[in-house]
Amino acid sequence: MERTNSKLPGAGKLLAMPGTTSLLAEIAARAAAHLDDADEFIDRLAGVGETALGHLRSLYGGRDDFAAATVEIFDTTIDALADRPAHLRARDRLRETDGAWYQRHDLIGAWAYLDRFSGDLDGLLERLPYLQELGVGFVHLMPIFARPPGRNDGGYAISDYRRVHPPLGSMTQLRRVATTMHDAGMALAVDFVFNHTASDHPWAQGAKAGNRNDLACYLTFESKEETEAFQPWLRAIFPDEKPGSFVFEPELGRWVWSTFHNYQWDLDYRNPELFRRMLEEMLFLANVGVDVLRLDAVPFIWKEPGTSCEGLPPAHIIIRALNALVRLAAPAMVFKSEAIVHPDEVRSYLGDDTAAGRECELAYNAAFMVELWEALATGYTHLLRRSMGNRFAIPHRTAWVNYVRSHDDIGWGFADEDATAAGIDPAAHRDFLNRFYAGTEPGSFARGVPFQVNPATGDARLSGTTASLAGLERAMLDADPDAIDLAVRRILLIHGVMIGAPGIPLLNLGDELGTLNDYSYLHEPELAADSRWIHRPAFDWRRTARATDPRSVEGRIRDGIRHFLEVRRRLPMLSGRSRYQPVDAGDDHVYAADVAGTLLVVANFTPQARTVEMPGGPWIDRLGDEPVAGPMRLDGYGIRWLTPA
Ligand code: OTU
Repeated sequence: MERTNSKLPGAGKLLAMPGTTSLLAEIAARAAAHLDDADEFIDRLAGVGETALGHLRSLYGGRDDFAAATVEIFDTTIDALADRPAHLRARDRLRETDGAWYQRHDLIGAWAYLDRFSGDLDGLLERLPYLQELGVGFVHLMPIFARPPGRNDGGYAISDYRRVHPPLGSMTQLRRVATTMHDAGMALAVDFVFNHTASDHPWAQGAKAGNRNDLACYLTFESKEETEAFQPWLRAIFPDEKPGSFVFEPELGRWVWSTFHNYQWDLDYRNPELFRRMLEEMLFLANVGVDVLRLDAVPFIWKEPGTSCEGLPPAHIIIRALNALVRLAAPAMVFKSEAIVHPDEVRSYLGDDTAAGRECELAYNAAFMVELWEALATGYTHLLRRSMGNRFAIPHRTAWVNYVRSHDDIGWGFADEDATAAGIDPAAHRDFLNRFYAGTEPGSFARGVPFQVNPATGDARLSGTTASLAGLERAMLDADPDAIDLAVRRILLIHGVMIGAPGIPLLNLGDELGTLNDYSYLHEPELAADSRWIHRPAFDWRRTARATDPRSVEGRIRDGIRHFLEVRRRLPMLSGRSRYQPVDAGDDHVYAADVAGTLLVVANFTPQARTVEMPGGPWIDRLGDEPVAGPMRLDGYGIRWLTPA
């Protein structure tokens, strides 16, 4: 639509505000000219306009074209709001008054690869009852968008953000899925891979065809020498594939920054037009009905010579700017950050409590996950206790996403300083954990496989399903009923501690049935080099039938996890807002944590029964539904959730 700069009546409110910059006044006028009912936009602009503008100024303020670029960025939000369906605008209004919906204690999440869980989007609709029966109200679909044929990192190389990968369905079906889920009281999360696109995305194709605007979307270099200003400081993410972070593209005749795989080209956010284009894709997905965008690989989106190019201040400002702009056009949508880095860095993507500090509302609690596995391997809880004591607290409007297993490898991302303070040598301990979970350490119960072993740095990570890492696979191979029992208890223990913590518990669908490693990826040429496929098996629906027998392995695990979830729904202190503080159980094999002063989680990380005496009481154990006072017994790998009697 033609835009005017005329100052129309609808913009009066903003224009009348003292201190309103002329840029914001112009944006308000443009909204008034373009939107049938601009009041809502202008109200929101009065709230977050300055914030968004401030962030954009700090990113792009030095440019001659700053004002024009900014107006175009805000125009993108106006256009998106004009396109936003009425039912989603209603959802916006609801969530503007109930801002903390994602902090609700009874919100339970789950994730799956659609093809492997339900075949496609229509299949997902058929499986919704299964999710509802588990109590799941938040579903994260792993990448579902168009991707290149052949190798595509499980869809983390996106060819088109506006097209669903055809075997999975269509955008029309995705809209229907979103609406059906909303009607059922559920929220939909999808991945937003925004550090890179696939090398066959239309912008990449445009760049190859000589389009300068498209080329300017990517970080490319004329010569290898230019890349040397960066290369020595960079971490190799997938060292199995290539030594550095750059790839020569004959079709461009240039070096392209590719942090991950060669076919994933890093985007250049120094270019405000690229920022605008990505905002447009983001708002397109918001208008499909997406509630949560998982921002993939957030640390990497801004690069500076001579730095690690991870977690630089402008990366945070980009996310803050995007968040403020989403508040204008689609405030029902929030961000979930995916950063698998030092725990303090992980937390930094949750921003702070100031108006300008709103960044991601949700973040994966990677240290919690890693330390649960660490405690299972060692039988000691001091690292978990110290780390959660130091690092669980987050800004008020945010929440952790807690989990025991993601679709990625496990990198042993505890803080070195926590380990050292706990008397642990961090590097040696990571080696130990890799050996332990690869099953090569004497006494190990696990069957995992190494991922991206880097002989140059000694770094290594690990793949495997929850059940195989917790000992179920080995125990079944040995046909050892006692070992099977212990493995089931381990699986339940880490779920019990995870579900008993503030934030959204995120289940890996299949874990509730004790799904084992799947070695078939080794026979698929496109997957064989990436051991993460071992823990992304097809969901085995036959196991759900076996789970109806409460004595079966599947039944024990599923009933146990379901029990944690059911009890959790009666415990409002597990809201994402709550304070979480580990407490000393007087026994280093036992982990205890206080939730908001009203719930005490006590968990035994050894196979032997233990007795501890916790200060306070008497209590009711909400899991066993029994009174507890004085010295309390914990079975091997036993867990209690205690509330005051
Ligand atoms: C993410 O993971 C995804 O979760 C992976 O599945 C993708 O392959 C990758 O991005 C590329 O899109 O290194 O080993 O700190 O650690 O983004 C997994 C962030 C990864 C990175 C993380 C990355």
